[in-house]
Amino acid sequence: MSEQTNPIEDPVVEEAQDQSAPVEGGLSEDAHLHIDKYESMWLKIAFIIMGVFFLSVIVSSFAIGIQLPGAYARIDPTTVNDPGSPFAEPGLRELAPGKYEAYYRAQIWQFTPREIHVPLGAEVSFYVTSQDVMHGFKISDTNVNVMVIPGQVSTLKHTFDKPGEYKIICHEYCGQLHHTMYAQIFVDEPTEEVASGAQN
Ligand SMILES: [Cu+2]
Repeated sequence: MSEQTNPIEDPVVEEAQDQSAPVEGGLSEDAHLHIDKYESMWLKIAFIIMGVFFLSVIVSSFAIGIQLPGAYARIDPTTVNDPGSPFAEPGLRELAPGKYEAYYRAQIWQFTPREIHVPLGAEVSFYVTSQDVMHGFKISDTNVNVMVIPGQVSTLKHTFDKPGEYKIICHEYCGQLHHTMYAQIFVDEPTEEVASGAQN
């Protein structure tokens, strides 16, 4: 068997060797590793850009403290209104001068409380949960934007540096009257009476 196949295979192998021989012989090891000048330049630029992106994530999360809105705690949606639940009587509470916490209950199709007033410069920690379906919690003209998921307490912190009216809107479609679901935050400038009272 082997004697019959050898005469056929041999010329093919020889031809292949003949073709590859000059190519292999003509190129040195350095030629195989050669990277074009422009290819190498773009590779370096790509690595620098990746390095900048990586650094920006590290700096923003650890040095500046920018974090994604998180799940603060879990809560049984059926007990949201039970006595003892912080969402049974939601609203604004002052923790320290200039520092507040605001508990919001979302349900179809309203936020409770509908309206809060905070002084200019107030740092407010928001705690939001839903007692029925999924809602959204976005405060206009701020970075506050979080999903409100039944069973979960979502939290975010914001400092109100500009006076005026801010709208809280639901940005997650939650039913027929979704577009009517909103609340308001009024950031009040110190009045003259308070300002003069503070001086006296
Ligand atoms: Cu909605």
